[in-house]
Amino acid sequence: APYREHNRTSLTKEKLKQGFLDNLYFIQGKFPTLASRNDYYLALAYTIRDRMLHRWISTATNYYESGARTVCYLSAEFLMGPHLGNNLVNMGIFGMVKEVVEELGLNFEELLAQEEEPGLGNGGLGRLAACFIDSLATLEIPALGYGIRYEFGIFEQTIVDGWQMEKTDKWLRNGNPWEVPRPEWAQEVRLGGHTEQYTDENGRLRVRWVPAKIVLGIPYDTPILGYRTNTANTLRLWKSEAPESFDFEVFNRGDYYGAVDQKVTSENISKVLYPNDEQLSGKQLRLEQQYFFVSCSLRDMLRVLAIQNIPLSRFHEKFAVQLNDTHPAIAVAELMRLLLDEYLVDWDDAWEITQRTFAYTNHTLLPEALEQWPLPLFASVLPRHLEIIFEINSRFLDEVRIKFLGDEARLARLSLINEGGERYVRMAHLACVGSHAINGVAELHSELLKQDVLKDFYELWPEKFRNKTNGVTPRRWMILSNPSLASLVSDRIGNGWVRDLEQLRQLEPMADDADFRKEWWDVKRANKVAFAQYIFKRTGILVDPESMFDFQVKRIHEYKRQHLNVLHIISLYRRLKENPNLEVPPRTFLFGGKAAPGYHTAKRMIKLITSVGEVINRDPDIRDRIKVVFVPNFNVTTGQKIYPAADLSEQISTAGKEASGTGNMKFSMNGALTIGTLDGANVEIREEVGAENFFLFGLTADEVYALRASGYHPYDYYNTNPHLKDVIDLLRGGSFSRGDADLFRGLTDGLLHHDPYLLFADFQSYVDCQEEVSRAYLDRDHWTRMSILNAVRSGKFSSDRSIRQYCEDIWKAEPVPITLLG
Ligand code: 26V
Repeated sequence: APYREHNRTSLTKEKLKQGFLDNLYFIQGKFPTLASRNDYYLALAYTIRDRMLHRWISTATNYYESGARTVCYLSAEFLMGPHLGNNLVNMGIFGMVKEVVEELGLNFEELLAQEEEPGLGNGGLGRLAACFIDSLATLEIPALGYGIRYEFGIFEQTIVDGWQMEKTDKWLRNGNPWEVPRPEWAQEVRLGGHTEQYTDENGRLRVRWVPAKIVLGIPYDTPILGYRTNTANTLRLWKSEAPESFDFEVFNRGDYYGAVDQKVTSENISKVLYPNDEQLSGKQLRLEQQYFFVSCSLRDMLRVLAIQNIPLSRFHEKFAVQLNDTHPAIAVAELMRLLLDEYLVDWDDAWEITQRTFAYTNHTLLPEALEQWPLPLFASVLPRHLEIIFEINSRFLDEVRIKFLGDEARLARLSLINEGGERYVRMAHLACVGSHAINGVAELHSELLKQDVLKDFYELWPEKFRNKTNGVTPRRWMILSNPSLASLVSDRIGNGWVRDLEQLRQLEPMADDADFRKEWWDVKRANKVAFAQYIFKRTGILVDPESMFDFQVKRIHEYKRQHLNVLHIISLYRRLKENPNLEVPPRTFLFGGKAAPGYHTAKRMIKLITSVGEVINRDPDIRDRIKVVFVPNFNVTTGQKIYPAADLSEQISTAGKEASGTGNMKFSMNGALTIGTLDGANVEIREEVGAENFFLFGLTADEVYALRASGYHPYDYYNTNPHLKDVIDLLRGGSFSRGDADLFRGLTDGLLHHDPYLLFADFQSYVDCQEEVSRAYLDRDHWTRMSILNAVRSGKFSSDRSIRQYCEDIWKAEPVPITLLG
């Protein structure tokens, strides 16, 4: 076949090299002496993309012909991370391309590092979506990821004088070689305005939505390769633009500035990712974003249905649509609207299609993160949807009335409308009512949903509730980020583990092999040396790779309790000052994570970390025993350096608050031990790796609940625990704020008088557990044994396992292997 020998498609070294140089010339318009690093990166990226296109086109053709069920993953966030390295791994040409680049006298690592990561997500939820589309492609499941092509992703964090500063993430600045715009599949989205009733030609009463404005959604497609399969699925992200015709109307009226203004407003919708996680802002633009991408995506599915000649009544057979949290939950009302108003389906049929199409994943137990929209705001953006939601609600409440006769309180709790005071539309309720399956993201979380957040829905429809424990892709989080560990593993057991992570267990006996332990330790050690250099470059802080690398990286949030970690550091520091002969191994405490720009307490927690670091890192008595580092701008790229270099993973949220966690899995896979509470997926990690290989502390979710119920008095812990008192008093006295006793007053007072996340209740247990960690680290052989067992017993946490379970239990989707065309 001709494409095999072509410069743009062949996988031989010679052709890759030729393709690379061609692209530098014909796409970048440069010759080597004038080419910048970015020119080289783009030329290389296009060389790889050329080779992906054949799979992509073949995949589309195969899917078209098979007519198979397609999974549509609707998510406001996809935190993809850089594509180049991942595509090389999944195509199986990483080593070859590295050689090609180096033979041309270029630095391969530098070219990889040139890619600006698409940071189109906040944290856990967005990164989960990225791992899931990797696994869907690897498992050869027909799937599309649908989301928003934000022009600016999550802000870039810098640290100035110990405080977080935010910079706009201009990730598209140098061009994006991975996306292909598809203007021919643009969709129109209506917003605002009002509704009218009219009688159609058959004398039936219908509703017409007269919008105030229309925006265009342009799809931008990115191919997503499976690991060593022919499958290339699609990530389809929508960009908002002004429809030309609309501009012209205003323009023709002579209102040039009005027309331009309208263009700006339209483009605003996909302008920027909202950087708050777990805290809703109630902003109109955010609702517009959600509706915008959902409406485009559903219309896109209807377009596909039409070209495949599938009748509308079989929509749910063709598409399984997953709602990634409530951000796309408006899809329930939008599909109803499309079916009712545009396709003239009757209510009962439309409702059946809708319920059989959607499934909903909940990602949080925090009440403040449950999305509700004020009714007046909702009505002004989506007047027709509000009417439909009222109708869904009225039919739904009728059903509840029959099942729970006379239970008025229950009706109020279940209603799609929160009527206690100001009225709101409850998006989680809309998602529950409109879906046939509802799942949490770890065993404990799914149980707590049934007992607490979604209790009334569980009592109504127990059969809808499932658990799907999260997972992460071993392609990015092991092979790409930790190549030395991956080859150590593959040398012993081959590379079947990459698609079937449970195979890692074959290595269990090696934990008792001293030579293997030595190799394991050396790999970890080399990763730590590399990370120490990175830290020095970024922060100017020198850390000792011999010391234990103890990481807490995740969004900064009170419930994640970075400040509990700090309380322990201060306590250890104090004990070392008092007793320099204490036998503790040297430790480097590393933190990373972004605070939502408006979350003042979280920003102050960052200042707390950096301030404590300033004092400790400069103290000559302590030098070389403990260091505290804040690694700026934690994201996918820095994560890839961090997980392989970690000895200890801090997973210390208040039990019952972290839905799952996924960083915990990345650490464990890379041989870090966990110190953690029985929260989220920590519970399952401990089950898998063995209690003897996990450092457990703190109250359980039940104990937390009971303590709160009986009245929690943090001040009593302060009064009765002298260690805790010493630590808090140092903070209050200004020891870590150059005498400024006010700097952390808000934090300490908050803990003394409220402490909603029970730091004080868990303090002693945490400090004791950290002592155990220190003791364990002194026994290198034993530590390495535990490290190996953590990694090789983490097979459950591959996102391939999660996706298999979604496919079997919720989506009923089957693999479609791809035969390449030509
Ligand atoms: C929530 C909200 C709330 C309203 C406004 C904006 C906004 C933006 C993002 C979010 C997402 C918060 C939910 C989230 O990320 N949950 C995390 O999901 C992970 C994947 O399931 C899970 O591992 C983490 O435990 C959970 O915190």
